[in-house]
Amino acid sequence: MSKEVKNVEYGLEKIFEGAQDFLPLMGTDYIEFIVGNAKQAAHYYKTAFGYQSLAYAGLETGMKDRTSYVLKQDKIRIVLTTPLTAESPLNDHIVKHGDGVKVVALWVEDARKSFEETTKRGARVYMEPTVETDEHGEVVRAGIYTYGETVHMFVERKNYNGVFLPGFREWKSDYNPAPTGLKYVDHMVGNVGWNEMNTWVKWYEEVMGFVNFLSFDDKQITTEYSALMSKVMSNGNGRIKFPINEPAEGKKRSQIEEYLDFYGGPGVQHIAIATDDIIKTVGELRARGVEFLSAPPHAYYEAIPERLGAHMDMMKEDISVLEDLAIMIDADEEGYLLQIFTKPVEDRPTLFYEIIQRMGARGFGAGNFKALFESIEREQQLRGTL
Ligand code: TYF
Ligand code: FE
Repeated sequence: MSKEVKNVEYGLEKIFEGAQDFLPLMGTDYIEFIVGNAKQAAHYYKTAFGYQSLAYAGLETGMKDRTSYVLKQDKIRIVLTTPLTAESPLNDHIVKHGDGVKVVALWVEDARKSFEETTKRGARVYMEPTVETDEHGEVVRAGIYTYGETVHMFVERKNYNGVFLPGFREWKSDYNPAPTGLKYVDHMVGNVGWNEMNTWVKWYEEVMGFVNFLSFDDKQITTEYSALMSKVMSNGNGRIKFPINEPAEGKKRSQIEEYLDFYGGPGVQHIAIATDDIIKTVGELRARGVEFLSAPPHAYYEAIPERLGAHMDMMKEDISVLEDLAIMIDADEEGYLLQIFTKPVEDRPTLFYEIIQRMGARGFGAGNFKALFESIEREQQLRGTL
């Protein structure tokens, strides 16, 4: 019997038992990157990934020390920020980490309460609750530190109808490449240091009220050369999912160690973005110059019918098309998923993207880990960092 499986998007109801209700989260509000040249980064994200111009802040809007470009595609908002002067502390972030994610902002009903609930449970303060206003209303934001120098900002925008935040003006551009089908942030992964994973798992449980709903140990996540461990943290409604990785001992340097060395410590490793037509999205991204990891060997694709078993008859996609595009497939009890990983999107081997299409499955592609890590190791080999 074939059961109809559909792409899943979670509602606001509680789906993960054990998660606490003191910090209701409605979704990812924005992701802010600190970069060396925001103008060029914005061009890359528009051209290659199909983001649309949304908002701008810089010298023209009275901002003296930095410029930020805000881009949007469906529910995803990214902010690209660069310092304008040598005195700006943003420079230190770039010197230390290269281009990378500074802020993972979470959309909340009440930013003050989010700040109080998390700081009283031990969160380190990044920004006290702050009200910003303009002719479109007010936004309240507050921030706490998570791993490394990464920050969670709570954003309350229920009394705001401007284009992004006060201080930004609408950015109308004559250059508008078409979207590529990216829909929302599915999960964001953090790499932390040796033996630090459980500390951060506990932090997300205690400070944020999250639950650990999946774990992968170094026996599952291992290749001939390297290993890592990973635990997936989720808020109660499943809209926010943060896997946390730590390196494990292997014969050679694992990708997590490589990341920690080049990022200069813990940080965001990958951002997984959902699409509901991965074949179309990946075809489009490839045509626009996005570089993906190499495909697993042909034997991986030959083994798919056996590996997917009963899920095979739900699969709508043609395996040879997936192989041509290097897309991987995995299944769990609830359905299957399709996923692919880009190469790092900056010169340091740090942040990369995952494109994911969930056809009922809630997992993270554990059946693909070995093939994926072998592809990553082929890249490490070329860099001489394995
Ligand atoms: O988010 C995940 O868990 C999957 C698999 O270094 C993964 O996308 C896990 C660790 C890693 C790269 C990908
Ligand atoms: Fe992932």
